[in-house]
Amino acid sequence: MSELKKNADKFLDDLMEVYPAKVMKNRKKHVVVKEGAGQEIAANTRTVPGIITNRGCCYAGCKGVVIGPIVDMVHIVHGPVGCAYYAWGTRRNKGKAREGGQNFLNYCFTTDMQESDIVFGGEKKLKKAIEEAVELFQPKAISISATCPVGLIGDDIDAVAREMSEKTGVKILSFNCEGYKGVSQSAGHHIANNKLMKEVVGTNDSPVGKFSINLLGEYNIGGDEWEISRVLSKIGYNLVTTMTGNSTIDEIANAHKSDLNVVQCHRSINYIADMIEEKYGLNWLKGNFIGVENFSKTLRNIARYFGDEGLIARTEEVIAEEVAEIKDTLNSAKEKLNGKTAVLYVGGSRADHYQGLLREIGIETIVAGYEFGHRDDYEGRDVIPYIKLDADTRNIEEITVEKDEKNYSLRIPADKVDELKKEMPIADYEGLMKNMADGSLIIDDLNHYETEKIIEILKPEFFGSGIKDKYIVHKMGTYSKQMHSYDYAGPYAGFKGAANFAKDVEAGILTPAWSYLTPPWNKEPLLKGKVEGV
Ligand code: CFM
Ligand code: HCA
Repeated sequence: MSELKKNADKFLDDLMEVYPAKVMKNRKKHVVVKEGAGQEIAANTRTVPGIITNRGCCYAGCKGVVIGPIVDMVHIVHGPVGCAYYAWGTRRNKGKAREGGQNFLNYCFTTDMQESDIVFGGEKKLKKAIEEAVELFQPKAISISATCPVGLIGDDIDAVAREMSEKTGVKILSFNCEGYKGVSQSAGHHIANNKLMKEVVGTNDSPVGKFSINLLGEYNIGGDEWEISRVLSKIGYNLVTTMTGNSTIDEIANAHKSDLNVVQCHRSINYIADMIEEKYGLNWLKGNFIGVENFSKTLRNIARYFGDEGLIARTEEVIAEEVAEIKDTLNSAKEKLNGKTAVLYVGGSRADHYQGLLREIGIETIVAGYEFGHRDDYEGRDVIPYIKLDADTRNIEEITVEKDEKNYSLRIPADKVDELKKEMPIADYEGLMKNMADGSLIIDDLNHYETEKIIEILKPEFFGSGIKDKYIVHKMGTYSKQMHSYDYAGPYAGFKGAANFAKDVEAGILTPAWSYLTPPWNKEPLLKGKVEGV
């Protein structure tokens, strides 16, 4: 780490030396060497054409991530079978049917668009697919997700959804999430959030129990949500819905009745968190379910939010009980892994979420970055608590309530915001940079060339990323773990998940397999050169 700190400028020069001037200028804005606070980074911009990025598309963010995990909907992909398979077969969002309910997660539904559909239009085929799905499965609801060609030929999936919904009586949600929209998966999250908010949340007014919460931005990859909800119900919470891991359409529809939203992945669900806050007055609290310290802190914050003495005491009991079970596993991993280093390059939240857990097993993250995080995911964001109009019971003075013709608005004096946050433990969203050590490197939209360079120069023992670079990294003799799918493992969230992660990473790093591999730069001279005139 200190080496990197001392030689940061040299390292960056080496990293970028092959780039033409224009590309270098662009990429430099996406790289920050951490130093103190208040640094800025360029993010959520278009990838330089020609560079091999790990990013996915709008459709992946909408269908693959946010909509796909809802268990009792038939998710029809209107497009080529490859797109359908990509956002299904590679996703490890697990789910179970509720009693008497359905679960379609094991099915991959698609219209399998062909050339003739592109030429003559695909709406008829889509209607037929919906008819078949209703006939065969009688689902509670159906989603239609558009892929690139649908937008290009102009199929009106909204009209098809309306028509077929009237005809079949089944709720049908259409998502215009053509892959090419925006610069990454991120646009797809937003499209999914808007529709869920407009058409689903608020449509089920079933009563919910005491201490009710929603988990937002948790997708039950490898069973994470099951481990988190196990602990939450042990403490005494009533989980109304998760968005959207292992969720049903009716549960999501009931979300507005909860007392609090706890947000795990801010990037993918902040829109719903904000919209529910505005529309229904539910505060949201940023949590982190990964790692013992982070998870414990999140549980304590939730209990403080409710302010119930019994809940606060029970939280401590459960934490003590759960930690006792796993601490030996973590300590033993730490003994063996202490001093090792990691590079984390994942989507829009996990590069932050996993740093605490890695530290708990002795591994320091020296480089981290997001594929498509926005600036707030790096730099943090002030979360101003929403104050219900009965806020006076919370001991805050000088809140002025103003009324124009139709609306009330609340003005909180700047110097009261901190006090307010203390009263209502609404954790600010701190972002990735804050918890990283000075001298560490933050890189946005890391590409394959930079990945190889980083491994060659910094030689980390752990590279946490995805399928697109995993095997390149392995061939370089470095352990790489897929932090999207967890390879074939998990859960990694919560207490038991932390122990699973510790065991897997210990085995992955310490396997003698790496010693049988010679990295390319030790084997053969690498061709080096500059591209002129670009
Ligand atoms: Fe949120 Fe996710 Fe992620 Fe994400 Fe993703 Fe994902 Fe990810 Mo892959 S919603 S930002 S768009 S935590 S699919 S479950 S693993 S890139 S870090
Ligand atoms: C996506 C989905 C993805 C891909 C993972 C990977 C996932 O956004 O396209 O590149 O390994 O988690 O499944 O992020």
